[in-house]
Order: sequence, then C-alpha cells, then structure tokens
Amino acid sequence: MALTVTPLTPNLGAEISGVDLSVPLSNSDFDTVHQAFVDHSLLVFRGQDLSPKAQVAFSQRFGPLMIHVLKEALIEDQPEIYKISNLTEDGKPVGRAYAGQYWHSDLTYEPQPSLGSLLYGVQVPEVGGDTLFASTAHAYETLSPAMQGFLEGLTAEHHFAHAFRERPKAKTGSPNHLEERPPVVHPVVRTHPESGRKCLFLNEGFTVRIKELAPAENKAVMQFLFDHMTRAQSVLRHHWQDGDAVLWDNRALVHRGVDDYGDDSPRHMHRTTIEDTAEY
Ligand SMILES: O=C(O)CCC(=O)C(=O)O
Repeated sequence: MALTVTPLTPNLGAEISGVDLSVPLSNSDFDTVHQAFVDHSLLVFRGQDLSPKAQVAFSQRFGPLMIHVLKEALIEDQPEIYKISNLTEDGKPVGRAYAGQYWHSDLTYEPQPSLGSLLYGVQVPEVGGDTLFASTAHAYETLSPAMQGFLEGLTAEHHFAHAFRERPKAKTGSPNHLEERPPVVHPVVRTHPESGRKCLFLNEGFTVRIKELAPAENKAVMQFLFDHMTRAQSVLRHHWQDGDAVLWDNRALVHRGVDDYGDDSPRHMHRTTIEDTAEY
C-alpha cells in the first residue's frame, strides 16, 4: 500500500497511512515521513504493532535517544522507553501515571532539549485520555510584529521541579528526582533548524521566568503567551486508539495530557524521546 500524508488541521498534524513501523522503512519512505514531520509537526500512524525494540529503531532514525530522569518508569532492558501508565503490578506502579497534564514541550529542562517524541498507545481508554498539541510556530507567526520584536533576544529559565511546585498532586504524586536537574536557560524564540520557522520556546510546565523581565512583567507576559499559544486555532486534540503511534516535534509544539479518566480505565503507553543536537 502506498504511503499517504493527509493533513489533520490547517496548522498542525497529518495522518500517515501505508506504513508499517515495525519493519525498517526504505530510505525513500523515511524521507517522505521526515518531510511530513517537518511540514506538519505531528504525525499519526494508526494500527501499528510496535515492540520496544522496533520503536527504538524507528525513533533513532531521527537522532540519538534520551534516557528519562524518572528511572523507575523505564523498561529495564530497553531504557530508551519511558512508560506512561496507570497500571500496577504487585501493587507497584508500572510507569509514570497521568504524566504531563500541563502544557509542556519534552525535556526543556535539559541543556540539550528534545527534537521530538514518539508515543505508542499499547492500551488506551475507549473514552478519555486524549492528548492536546499546540503549534508554537503558528503562535509566533500570529503575534504582531511589535510583540515578535519585543521577544527576540530574550531568554528563559526552565526547571524540571517547576512542573510539580504548584500543581495538584492528587493522581500523580511528585517524583523523587525533582532537584536532580538544575535550571537551564534557552532563547524564548528559536528558529526551527529544519523548517526555518520561528517558534516560541517556553511552556507552562517547565518555564520559570523570562530572565530579562521584572517579576510582575513576567507574570503578565508569560500568561499572555501561554494563552496565545493554546488558542483553538493552534490546537489539535488526538483521541487514542490501541496501536496508535504519534510522533511530535518538540521544537514546534507544546502538548499536554487530559486526566479525565481514572484507574478503572487502563492506559499504558511507551514513549521514546529524540535529542535535539542543534545549537540555538
Ligand atoms: O499521556 C499523555 O497524553 C501525554 C504524555 C506527555 O505529556 C508526554 O509524554 O510528555
């Protein structure tokens, strides 16, 4: 079956059909997938049957993989796979439950953040547990030139612990590794190294402050930017089916989970995280 690329919204997302990710893609199919990734920022592959090994092999074609700081949520003999799961085994959590229920881009608290992530739905609820994605390129492009000019050259501090400081911990608890990662600084506007588009690079989860602004200015400017980034025109909502593999570009999107389901609705996912080796 021929590979096809079908856009899902005007501003982000495409569904790819005619591809089996469990076997190596030909170079020409990979080039088409890669170009679609750059053009649409988010790709949905339905009906996949992906072993951890095959998921790692496909993800590695985009770049080196990162090992998540939450070691207890990794697959033991395949530590590139981070488990997002509300399942338990012998009373112990199988992975990180209800991860990322706030807008974020993966691993911006690392000095070298993530290029993209591939999340594979092993078992998902029939209803609920969707993931939302918002285009930070579209967000930048829909700011006024005056606001774009104001943001140019500013830098922001990102910290892993920030995501857990003021959030309700009802379902997830706080991980034990919060202080293991010191704060890092990234530009507020980054030019995507492959598409050439400018993207806002800050997120509600991990961005503590814009360094050059006073506290009251920070509060107002960051809240404006977070609201602007997640307007309906920039958002795609993915409803999961078992066997979906969703690949997203952390350089050009923010995303969040929706915890509108409970432990009586099993949700078990495998994530690989690709490193961004570009200089900004
Ligand atoms: O489980 C989800 O829907 C979102 C997961 C997430 O935020 C992540 O993998 O970074």
